Amino acid sequence: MVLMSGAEALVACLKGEGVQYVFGVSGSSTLPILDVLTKTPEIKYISTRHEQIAVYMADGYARTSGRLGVVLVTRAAGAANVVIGTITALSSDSPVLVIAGQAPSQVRGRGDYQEFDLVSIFKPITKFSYEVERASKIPEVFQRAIRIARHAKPGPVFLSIPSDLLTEKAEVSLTRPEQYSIPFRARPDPALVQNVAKILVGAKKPAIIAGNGVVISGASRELVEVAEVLGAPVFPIRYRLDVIPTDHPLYVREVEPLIGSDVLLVVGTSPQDLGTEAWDILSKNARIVQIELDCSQVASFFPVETGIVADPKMALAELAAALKRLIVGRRAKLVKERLDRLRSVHKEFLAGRWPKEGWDDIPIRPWKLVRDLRETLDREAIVSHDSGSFSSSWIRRCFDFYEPNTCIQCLAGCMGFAFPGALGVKLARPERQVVSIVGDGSFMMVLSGLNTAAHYGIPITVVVNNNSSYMQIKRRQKPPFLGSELTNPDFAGVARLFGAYGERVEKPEEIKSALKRCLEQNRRGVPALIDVVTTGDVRYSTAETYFAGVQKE
Ligand SMILES: Cc1ncc(C[n+]2csc(CCOP(=O)(O)OP(=O)(O)O)c2C)c(N)n1
Ligand SMILES: [Mg+2]
Repeated sequence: MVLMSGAEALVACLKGEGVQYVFGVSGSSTLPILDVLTKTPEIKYISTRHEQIAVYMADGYARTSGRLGVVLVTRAAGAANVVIGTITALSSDSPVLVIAGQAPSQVRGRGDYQEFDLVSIFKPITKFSYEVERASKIPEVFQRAIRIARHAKPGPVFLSIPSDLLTEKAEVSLTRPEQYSIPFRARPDPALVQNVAKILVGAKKPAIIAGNGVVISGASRELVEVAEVLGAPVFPIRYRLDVIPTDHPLYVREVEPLIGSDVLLVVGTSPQDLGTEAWDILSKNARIVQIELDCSQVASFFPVETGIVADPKMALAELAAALKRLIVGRRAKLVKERLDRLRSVHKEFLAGRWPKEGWDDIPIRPWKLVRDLRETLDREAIVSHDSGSFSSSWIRRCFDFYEPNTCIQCLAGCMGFAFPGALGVKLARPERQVVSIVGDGSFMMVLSGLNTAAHYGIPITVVVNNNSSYMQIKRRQKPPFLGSELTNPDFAGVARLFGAYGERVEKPEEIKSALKRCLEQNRRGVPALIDVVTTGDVRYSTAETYFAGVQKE
């Protein structure tokens, strides 16, 4: 037992956990924590200009570092500003700890100034939401929160700490992480693996739907193996585009090739992420087998033939071995036929992937921007992208991700994640190129992140796809597109005012050279931005709309 203040105990816990960064906005209710952090050189405090940016940074950092993302905000106002980011972390299975101040315990429950029931606000959007009652309990509650945040399926947790507990002295006992937080990989039941293998082997047209859990458990290679052994296409759910390399011939970007599948293997996800419309098309006559770490997600949306609650990496490795044993003779011939068919579907996709025209047009077409970005960036560059039509359509169709965890996306569909998320990613992976591709609408929501990037010298490049529109919404509207046509400032000029490097690009031939100059600035430690002026014409809003228009002509 050691005698220390609540704030000292909390920071000792963070230090013990190996926390490198705390992201936040200060407030009087958390000041004692900041005082202790001042004397703790192992932990760097990153002061952001909005709590939303802090939580998005912590999330991006957590997703790519394998460590805990930590957010520190003040009571009520500060805590309320992290709600959207906490929802994002929950949807992305990201281990983020949000610590918020609270009214002093003596007045709790009386409706004090800025006294709200934060635990209730955060309960439905975290895995654990708790208010500490005594300073001496801080380590115990912290440890419980960490266990829940990091293990089984990771996710955000929330702690509220009444301000008086931070200065109160108490006898606390501190333990090492390996004593309270035990990493594990849940092995699959061999009999269930055998069952799933038999069902898959009996399928005429099997297909795989894969999600976030695959990337989290590092199971991309095993997934490729299962797909190849089985001769099945892999469809990434929603925004987890990097479940396997996108140039793999079994990777499919649309649900159409999956229609008519008689067995669906759903892995590392739950099909509700697919959206009901797509799911209705697929599941009508299909038998479903599912591999998921979180038992509450298995069969949560539909009845399954067999469900395996296990780590996807282990389960897929064992499944591949079981399939290899079963697929021989006539079955192997069927698999080969399926593989040949899928390879020709892939070739067909590649042949029609890109528009045939518009490459030199002004305003710049979205596909020109996507292609020039891919051709200029390193293969292993980490790219974050946002909500919006550019992301959900042109990037999904035309951008290639060659390695798992190089595609960073807000899996909850919240605008504004990509830029701050990328700042957090860069702190976790300083050796990588980190680029954030954002819509003008999404970027404007978190513009003050430029200050954080410049102040701390976090050298990422932001590419603004500036179509002066909320295109994702505008494309569903009729003129005059109420609320969806935007007037923007000169984003490059704004970046320069904040102390970053900025360029505006209006001509298609300037994209690559501008991006190279930005990346050069990044190498010198300077964050950079290119404002790419692209078309706001709804005919080019999505690949689907564009190609449907071309067919009509
Ligand atoms: C926080 C938030 N508010 C509103 C929406 C609804 N919404 C989805 S996409 C979108 C427009 C995005 O505009 P932009 O970032 O410029 O991308 P674009 O569609 O133009 O490519 C809106 C308003 C959302 N997803 N998140
Ligand atoms: Mg836009």
